[in-house]
Amino acid sequence: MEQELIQIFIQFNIDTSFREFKTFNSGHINDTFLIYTDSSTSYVLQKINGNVFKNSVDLIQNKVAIANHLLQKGCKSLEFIPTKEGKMYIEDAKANYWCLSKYIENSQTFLQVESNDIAYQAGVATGNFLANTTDFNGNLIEILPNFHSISWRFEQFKQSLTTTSQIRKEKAQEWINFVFNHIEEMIVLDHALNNNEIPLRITHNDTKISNILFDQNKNAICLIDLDTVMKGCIHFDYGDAIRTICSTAPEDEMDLEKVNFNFNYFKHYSSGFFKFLKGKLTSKEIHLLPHSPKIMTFIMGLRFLTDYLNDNIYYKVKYPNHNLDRAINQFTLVTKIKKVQLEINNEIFRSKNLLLHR
Ligand code: GN1
Ligand code: MG
Repeated sequence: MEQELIQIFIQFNIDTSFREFKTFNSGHINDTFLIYTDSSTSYVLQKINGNVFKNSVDLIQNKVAIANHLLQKGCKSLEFIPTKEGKMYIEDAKANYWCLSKYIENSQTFLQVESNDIAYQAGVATGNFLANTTDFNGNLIEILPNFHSISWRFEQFKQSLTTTSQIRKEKAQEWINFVFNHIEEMIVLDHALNNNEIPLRITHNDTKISNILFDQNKNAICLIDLDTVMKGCIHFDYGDAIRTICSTAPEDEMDLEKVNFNFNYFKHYSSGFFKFLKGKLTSKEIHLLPHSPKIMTFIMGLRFLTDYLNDNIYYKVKYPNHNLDRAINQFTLVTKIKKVQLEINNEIFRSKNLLLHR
């Protein structure tokens, strides 16, 4: 492994040598490594999963463009390094694509939120990203079409039911039923998008807590993992962030008693997020916001369940039922979110005048 990483690393335009590496384990798709060098600067080297991303070059171009846009505006973001040939990626002998960025020193990530302040800071990071990408007028390629489309994910799920094994179906039956019983109420966002009732903006599309970088004082620095930056609605980023930020357990926790929704974190996250969206939202956008935490949590459960039924072809898994456990966890969280839906509605509508576009 080390030899392979060295071979890739030396092709980038860096005037220092590779010392050692560490593997980051939290991503479900790509392989990411921290490279220590002989200088005080370390780097993040990433191999894009060509199985998931058929257009890795476009993906890398997207992330470099967005990161550069943010940096030019004086915002913090990732700094990508070109190769010695001036390209932003390396293609290896197996047609895998690699990219390199500077490691932001003294940064940290969290797998779970541990205080109201961190929840608030996470809101600041995601709100800031949305607010500062609205004026991006470069070209963004749609990397994974229909990524957060629930109707498309539902079609994929139904397709998996026709090809999965009987045994998998039996094991997952309760949760397959859960999907059919809930799909109707989860489709509202899709309808609004399809009818052009809400605007498209530039969204990150993977705002889970581990994709937010913090400094040593636990202040947010920026969003990382820009792989899925595409056009989308704010509900994607708001709801998906709340999915992990307000859950009291990791997304694959099997002890369901531990899976709860932390309403205080929700309030703090929202106040950080809303700070950047004052006077920027339409009334339809605000109206749909309270639905997004349950919808985005449901869509992740649906995708995990579909991948379980497909025999784990998409996400990395640590054991055969890992995706089923993830799905059960997410659907349990959906139920917990629904229990406080009224409180969520009230909290958001309290901010309505602040957010409404004038
Ligand atoms: C995947 O690879 P990673 O961990 O950044 C997935 C996200 C899911 C997430 C669930 C391209 O993200 O959509 O929310 O797992 N990314 C892709 O943890 O499918
Ligand atoms: Mg991601």
